[in-house]
Amino acid sequence: MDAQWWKSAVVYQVYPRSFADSGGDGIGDLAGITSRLDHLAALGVDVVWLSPVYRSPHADNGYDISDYRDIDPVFGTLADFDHLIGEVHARGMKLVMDLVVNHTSDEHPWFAESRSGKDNPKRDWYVWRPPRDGHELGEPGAEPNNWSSFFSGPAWQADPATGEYYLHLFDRKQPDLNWDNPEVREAVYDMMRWWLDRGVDGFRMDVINLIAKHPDLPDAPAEPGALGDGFPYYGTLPRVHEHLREMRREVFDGREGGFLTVGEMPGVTTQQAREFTDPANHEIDMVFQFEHVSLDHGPGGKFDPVPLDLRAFKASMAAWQGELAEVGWNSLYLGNHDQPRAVSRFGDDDRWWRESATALATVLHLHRGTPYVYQGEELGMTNSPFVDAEALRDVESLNHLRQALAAGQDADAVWRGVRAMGRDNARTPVQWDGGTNGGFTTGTPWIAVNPNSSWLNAEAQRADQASVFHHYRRLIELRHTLPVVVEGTFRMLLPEHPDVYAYERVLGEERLLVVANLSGTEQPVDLDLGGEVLLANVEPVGQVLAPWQAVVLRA
Ligand code: ISL
Repeated sequence: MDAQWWKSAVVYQVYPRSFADSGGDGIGDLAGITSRLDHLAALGVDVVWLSPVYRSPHADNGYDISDYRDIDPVFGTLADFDHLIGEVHARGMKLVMDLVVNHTSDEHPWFAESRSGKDNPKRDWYVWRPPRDGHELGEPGAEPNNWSSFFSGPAWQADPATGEYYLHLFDRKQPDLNWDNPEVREAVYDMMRWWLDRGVDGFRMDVINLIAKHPDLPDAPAEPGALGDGFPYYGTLPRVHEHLREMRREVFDGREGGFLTVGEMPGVTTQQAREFTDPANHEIDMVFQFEHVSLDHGPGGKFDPVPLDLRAFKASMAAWQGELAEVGWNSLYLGNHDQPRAVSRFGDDDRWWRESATALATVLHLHRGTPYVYQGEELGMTNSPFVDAEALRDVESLNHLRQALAAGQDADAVWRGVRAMGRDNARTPVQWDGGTNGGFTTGTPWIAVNPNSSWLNAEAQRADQASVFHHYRRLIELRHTLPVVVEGTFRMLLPEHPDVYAYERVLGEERLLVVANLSGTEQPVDLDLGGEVLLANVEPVGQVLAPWQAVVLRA
């Protein structure tokens, strides 16, 4: 198999909890996924990426793992997993697992041992530090440094049993592993080999650029008594490259088969991404970067959204296309289980719902890189009309609500931020049909199904050639059939246009032109749109683009 087979592949992300429930307990499961594989085959995707299905107390929906070598009972059994992987392979697709090894659950036996005593052999598997000099454990400000956690509050948890703190960049139920310890690394590699032996085809590596920490764990710049952003001391330190090279050697070298490795890397720069994905460096195939999904974050962060400036978005995308053109490879995404729904965030999920969902997809998919489709995105699923905090489930949103309100922030503004940006928007169940609970479960869903499932669902769209689903199917087909989509050069056109997204792809004699109006008003364009139309979400194609019209031309 071509070592870089993933260049022409499209990946589909499954968030198992919300995909399909076979058992009636209201939570999606492996048998549910297996029962819906024909939907993915019809879409034409090449790879299924499964968000975590390992044993977990589910403080962060499975991103807190208590046993890396078992399936959580809410999702099924190892036998169900083996059956799923067989069915995926039988349809010519591959299966990639989520690898969450920056941290474990605090209920993992490794952590139970580590916290049991300072002399325990696994003490050093995690990051333990005494209270700050002159402070008592648990006192305000006694944390070993001032880093904030991604999920609000300090990144340290006091543990009275041994009188020390442990580091948790995410929730306190997600203690960080100590990657300086070679035993930790070997335990991770051994576990990865175990899954590859079971037939999995690669890994999506959760926050993998955060695994190396500065040995001194210094305070971040901040006002006295305030929390600071420790990112400079744990984000993309040089040792991450060493660890990834070692992992590649220990886990993948000498193995037969075509694998995919993608590193999720908050805060990564174009130059760093190029180094991680340069095949000569033997690290990983591609990274998930965050620049383009951070441009609508306001001064208060992700829960303080501001309108997106399309020019800035295009400049960011063009920079990534340019920097990873000769060396390295991009992954392409607009949504995942941590982001609001793309059509609600970047499109118009009301008047121009179908047009904007398909326009955004067209723009994204025909860049150079490997596109990722997040479950339900191929149906144009929208943000959910949550009415209050009772309707939410996500630890990040709930922690933020609690802390922001305790800090005296305006309650309406805080709620608006969570409504628009909260991760639960992407986690409502997949809408399979117009029946009860959108066909997701016969029981009570763990989070409410979006009421628009009555008309927005897979069954309706499979029967409608003009649907969002069929548009995604055609985009995927274009990638599979036109080498210019995979290998062609990229050039952004009209970079200063505030509403139109246009670019060309060239390979030899073949030239593709992709032009989309990302606004609700007609737009005349100063480009020749006279070529052969390969795909359009709105007909007819003329020199004036209709609202949210997107066209792909052979020029
Ligand atoms: O969504 C975020 C919070 O604003 C991101 O910072 C997110 O936490 C970050 O992208 C890391 O995400 C990954 O690791 C987390 C997990 O909660 C996310 O679901 C996962 O994708 C911790 O394992």
